[in-house]
Amino acid sequence: MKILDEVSRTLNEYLLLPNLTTADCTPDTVDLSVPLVRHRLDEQPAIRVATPLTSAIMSAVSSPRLAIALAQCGGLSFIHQNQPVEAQAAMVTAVKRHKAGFRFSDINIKPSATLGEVATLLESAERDVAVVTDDGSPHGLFVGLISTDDFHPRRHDLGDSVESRMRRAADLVTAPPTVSLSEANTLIWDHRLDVIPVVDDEGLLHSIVLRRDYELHKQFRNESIDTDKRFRVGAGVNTHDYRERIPALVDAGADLLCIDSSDGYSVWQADTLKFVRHTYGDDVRIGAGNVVDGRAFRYLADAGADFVKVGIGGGSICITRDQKGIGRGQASALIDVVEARDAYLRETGVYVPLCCDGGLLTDSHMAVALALGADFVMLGRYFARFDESPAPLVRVGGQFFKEYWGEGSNRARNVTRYEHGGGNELAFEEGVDGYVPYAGSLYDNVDTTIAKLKATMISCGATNLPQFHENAVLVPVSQQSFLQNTAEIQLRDRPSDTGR
Ligand code: RVP
Repeated sequence: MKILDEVSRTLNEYLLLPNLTTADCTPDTVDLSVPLVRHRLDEQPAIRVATPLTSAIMSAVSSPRLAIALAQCGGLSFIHQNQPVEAQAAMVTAVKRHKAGFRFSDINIKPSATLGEVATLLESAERDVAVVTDDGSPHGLFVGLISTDDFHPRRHDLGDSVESRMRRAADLVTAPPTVSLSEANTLIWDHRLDVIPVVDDEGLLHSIVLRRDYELHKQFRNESIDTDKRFRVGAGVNTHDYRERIPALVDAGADLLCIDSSDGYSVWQADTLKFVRHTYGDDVRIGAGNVVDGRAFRYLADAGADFVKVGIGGGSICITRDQKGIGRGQASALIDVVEARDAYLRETGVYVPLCCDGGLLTDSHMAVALALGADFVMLGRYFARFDESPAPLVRVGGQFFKEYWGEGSNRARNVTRYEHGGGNELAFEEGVDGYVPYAGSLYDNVDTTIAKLKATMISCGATNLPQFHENAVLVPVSQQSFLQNTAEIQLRDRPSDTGR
């Protein structure tokens, strides 16, 4: 038995001291981009993103819709692995079908359908135009377009066919799959179109570009995209069915994999990493974890992990520390693992990025995690609160909440993440099932978080994350200042006596 001298500390227990802010430190010059995978310092990493935020490998969090929104904002989602291989691969495909600015056509109808059917389809999807293909599928033979301007419920018989009112393909402007987004936009403006179908040589529908998508795309200058301009997406895997799951995810186009386990310091993770290296060399990128100390980092880095995820028991819905007595304060874990990461770099010349996962409840926690040396953060609760998360929105006592449950809860029953040996049943829960306050759109919230992270870095005199790692000065807060801070927050939040 060995007892460490240190006290296990959380992110909440540190504050940053300002450094000199120089004239070149402005929001426009701060670069939040980070490598996601191992690389030599003199080489470009194979995957780099503009925003150091990733969404947790959880069924309540990372859906295709959230993955697309986060990729548009420059981050990356990891689609959860607590589902059959085919279902997870289909979610990855759903993201990869989206090219930045190009839209997978999801509102399609057959020419033989009725005007009543298309009216219902458009209303339920809150869209103005449907694409007509011979079989009503997203990649069928392109036959025409039908919009809410092409018929009127009182003027036309809703029993008539779509074919009777649609605008026919021969009369429409289309573009070939080689079209660039700016060429498509020129066509949209030259021909005063709202939508341009992208159609291949055989007349099959490829995708569409909507006028408003192009405008939206212009707002997203930092999208996470691959060399084909498709959105990047990650996927969780486990150490049980990886021989089937990994090939399916690779075929579906997943950009980055991550072994999803509450405790990553195991031979099973090394075996999974070995399988990837043996089968794909460096073509497939995979992170491992979770770990809380330098020994475990070193084990996974030596086994070939592309990044290592740090954090056990800190998740907002996690009760592992209560149930098993295992875990470590997130700040202490990071400090230890960062030291091992830097030693590994000095020894091998290879930089292995670190992901800080779990318990990041505020933007300031993210700032402290990055200052302590994390390259990027993984967030569950944060993303679960947004419109784009797959969790149901509920109203309780006049307030809106999103449901949020842990992968170790009975609701998720993620046995491959929380295996306790032997069975395929959860022997006991390690997560809870609850609610988080609904917070609106991902786009607005991520914008605010980015603005705050940049503001922190500016105060600390850093214009990029390596500088922030190097120069950040942190100080532990005393119990006394902790109590004072809590009291101030309570005072601030108390409703005014005068009702103003
Ligand atoms: P948080 O952002 O604090 O909600 O934490 C999310 C993280 O919590 C996940 O990325 C995962 O590591 C961990 N988790 C997920 N489920 C559970 C559980 O049921 N205990 N924990």
